[in-house]
Amino acid sequence: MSIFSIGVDDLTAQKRFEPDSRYAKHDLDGDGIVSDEELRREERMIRIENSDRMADQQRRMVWVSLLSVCAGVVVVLTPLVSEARLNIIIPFLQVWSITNLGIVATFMAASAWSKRNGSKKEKI
Ligand SMILES: [Ca+2]
Repeated sequence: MSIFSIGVDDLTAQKRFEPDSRYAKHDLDGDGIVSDEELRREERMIRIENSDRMADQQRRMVWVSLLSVCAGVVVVLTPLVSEARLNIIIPFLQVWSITNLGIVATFMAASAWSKRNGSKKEKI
């Protein structure tokens, strides 16, 4: 065995990506090798993006809850609802308001709790 062929087997045994592989984008420094560190960094970025999207979604849901309660109260106060139907609508609106404001309160409590826990982790 020639000394020039030593290590060639290791080089040729290295895995490569097909030209349009979706994993090729994980090679962040462009050296042609996707290292474990690059994969970890990509995984962390994906987790951060997902949690950001989830927070946006929760914020939207809370806004819809809050605005639907306000809209419900405003609609009941307008002449659109006759006095005869108020006896039916008001109990429904009470339950609607309590459940939706419960969603808002839960969201605010959860964000305050997570903010407090997040700031504790940063100090460590
Ligand atoms: Ca790389």
